[in-house]
Amino acid sequence: METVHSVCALDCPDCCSMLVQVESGRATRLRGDPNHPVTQGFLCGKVAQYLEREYSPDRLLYPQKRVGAKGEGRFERISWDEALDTIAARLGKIAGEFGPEAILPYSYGGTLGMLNGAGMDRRFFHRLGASRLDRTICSTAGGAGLMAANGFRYATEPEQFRLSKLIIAWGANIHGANIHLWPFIVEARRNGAKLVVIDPIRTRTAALADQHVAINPGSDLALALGLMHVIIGEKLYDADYVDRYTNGFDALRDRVANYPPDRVAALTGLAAQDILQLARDYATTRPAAIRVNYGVQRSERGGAAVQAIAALPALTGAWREAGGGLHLSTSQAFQFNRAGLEMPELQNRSALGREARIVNMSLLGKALTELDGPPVKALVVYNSNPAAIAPDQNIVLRGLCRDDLFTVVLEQLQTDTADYADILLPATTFLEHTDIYFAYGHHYLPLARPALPAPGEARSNVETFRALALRMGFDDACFRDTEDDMIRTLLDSGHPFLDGITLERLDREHFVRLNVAPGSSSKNAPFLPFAQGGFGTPSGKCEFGAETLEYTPPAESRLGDATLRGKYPLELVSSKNDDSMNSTFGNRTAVDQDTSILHLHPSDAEARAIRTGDRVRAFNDRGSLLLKAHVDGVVQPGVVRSPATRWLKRASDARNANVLTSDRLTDMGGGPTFYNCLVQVERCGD
Ligand SMILES: Nc1nc2c(c(=O)[nH]1)N[C@H]1C(S)=C(S)[C@@H](COP(=O)(O)OP(=O)(O)OC[C@H]3O[C@@H](n4cnc5c(=O)[nH]c(N)nc54)[C@H](O)[C@@H]3O)O[C@H]1N2
Ligand SMILES: Nc1nc2c(c(=O)[nH]1)N[C@H]1C(S)=C(S)[C@@H](COP(=O)(O)OP(=O)(O)OC[C@H]3O[C@@H](n4cnc5c(=O)[nH]c(N)nc54)[C@H](O)[C@@H]3O)O[C@H]1N2
Ligand code: SF4
Ligand SMILES: [Mo]
Repeated sequence: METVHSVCALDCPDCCSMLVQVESGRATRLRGDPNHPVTQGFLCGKVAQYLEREYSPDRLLYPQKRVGAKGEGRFERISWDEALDTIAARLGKIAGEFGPEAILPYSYGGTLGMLNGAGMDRRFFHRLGASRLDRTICSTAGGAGLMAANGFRYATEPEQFRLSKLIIAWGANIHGANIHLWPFIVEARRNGAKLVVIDPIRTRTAALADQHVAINPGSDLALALGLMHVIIGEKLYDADYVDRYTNGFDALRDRVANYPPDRVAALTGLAAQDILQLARDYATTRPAAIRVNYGVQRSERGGAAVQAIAALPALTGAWREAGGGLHLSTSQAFQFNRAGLEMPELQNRSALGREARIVNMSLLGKALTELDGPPVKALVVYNSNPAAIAPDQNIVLRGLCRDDLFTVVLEQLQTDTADYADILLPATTFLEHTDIYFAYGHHYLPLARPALPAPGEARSNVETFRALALRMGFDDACFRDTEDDMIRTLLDSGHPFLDGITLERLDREHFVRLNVAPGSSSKNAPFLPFAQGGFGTPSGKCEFGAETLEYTPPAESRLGDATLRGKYPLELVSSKNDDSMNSTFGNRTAVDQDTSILHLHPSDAEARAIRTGDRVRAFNDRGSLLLKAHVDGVVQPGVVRSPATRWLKRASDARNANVLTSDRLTDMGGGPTFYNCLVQVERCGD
């Protein structure tokens, strides 16, 4: 028996280090690394069962070609040679006929590995001259809001939350989606801290909090402005911090003057007194930390909401102390040499000879059905399951059905998207390949070597794109780079946060803390990114940016477009399922049961004669979806919730919540507005 170090590659802020127990070449147990300061020896429930997936009889083991109709899912085994020849020939032909921009890569968060997520694949598509994908599906609205305010996507460390006295989980389902922050919150609460959750849904996190603020979906910008109205009006702000390290205070004061608690109460569905109290608590409790997560920014004013929330710790000076500040993402602290890994300059050597156009992944349906100059003629999908996770699903599926679209899918299991492939290639899991990872919820940089052999003929994305490049005759030396070459390149950025972090050291230590507190005497000194200003904006100050912070309710909300809300009076929030990871565990029956439910408030259920267990239909102009009703206290009147995202092929109507969501984009960053979605619900006949 041996124990091998590995890293959970799933799209989760916690980026856990894990220990794999291997007996005679077979893994028998996974557990969290007890030496990792954030993993702390435990894995979440979903990944604790990952070996079921690893050894699933449904793993894809060989290259296959489609023999049935698109979407039907009938395939026949072929050799790797035939698969690579077919792909190379088809891509070459399409590039010749329509130009290489007719080829679209589509990938997202299947793995957070840098090599398998943004390595050889990017080099391949750049050399080809393919369209570039704008990877907006998750975080770009909030990212843009945060960058506008702070100029860096830096964050309060999770370990410092133990020192906080007030923690606000703002659109953050910590217990479900970021469980390794929870022990620090437990510790803080043991020392008297209060936990406030701002979320339209009574999540597991909200149920465990001291206070649940059940806000109207998409109205967080109004709440942030209302809090600032009180904080500025009652002179509870840190005038010294504001004076030294921020820009635009006068304009902010004028802006928030229009957001008194009464008005904000009407916009957010909260009580004016609660808004007043929250503002006072936040401004007068120290240290105070905000854990804002991506739930806030999947709405029409999501970018501005994050920008306004990011202004709060600058206004109160909460950045000054360990245990204060704000945490959205730590991702930018991983100051890699991404350009060296991705090699965008290869575009100049492509048949296109210039930078290729950019296609927004949140508009996949339109890209496949409307885009011209050139149209998308080939789609190469890896690390993603767009048939299930992209908005406005009916249009996406119509696009995937096109007979003239050549689709290649690299997958571990036969997902809904895989069913539309012309060529389906078997992919390794994170237990089977080498990669280096970034975390978006802490500052430890990990490396993982294969713990297990790849089953059948499965290959890592790195190997597949390397082989494809060679098959297409790309003779650039970079396509012969080994995984280790690529890691060395990535670490070679010259940024002080990566000082002294080498491949050899990572091989020895498995994970290394970034040098986020350079110059400090202790290697565990807290990272206080903005204690003394140092914002990454051009001015070096936190930018309040009041000019962009005017609030209007989302068009798809009960206070929005009158025609829409007349027909579709309920706001659907299809946020994450606690016990799965987007569609990744959608093959499991237990997950299927969670993701096929619609939570309704008793008053909305009664008005429609709906009881728990009834089959219901949720619908709007975009589509219709069958679900099972759950009448409970999870939502407020006017809001319904269905945990995302189930596998389409496991539903009787072959659809999931994304058949209802729109492809309307956020105010900043071109992100999707999954959580602003008006629907009507009716009881189905038995
Ligand atoms: N268990 C589990 N963990 C996951 C994932 C998963 O699918 N399942 N997915 C991973 C991924 S890809 C990501 S991006 C992260 C996301 O992590 P989170 O951002 O924490 O997850 P979400 O469920 O998108 O949103 C968080 C909360 O925001 C709430 N919310 C929705 N609309 C609004 C709003 O308008 N205002 C406010 N204040 N709250 C709102 C939702 O009800 C939800 O409880 O989690 C990762 N971890
Ligand atoms: N309604 C609604 N829709 C949503 C969301 C929501 O909250 N509500 N959340 C959105 C968000 S935040 C996100 S991030 C997206 C997530 O969307 P995706 O990034 O598409 O995530 P998954 O659905 O988990 O699909 C990832 C796929 O990658 C595969 N995979 C894993 N590792 C590898 C690998 O090494 N190689 C290859 N080739 N494949 C691999 C897995 O088998 C899995 O099928 O969904 C978005 N869609
Ligand atoms: S999904 Fe998140 S919490 Fe679960 S093991 Fe992976 S990194 Fe850790
Ligand atoms: Mo995400």
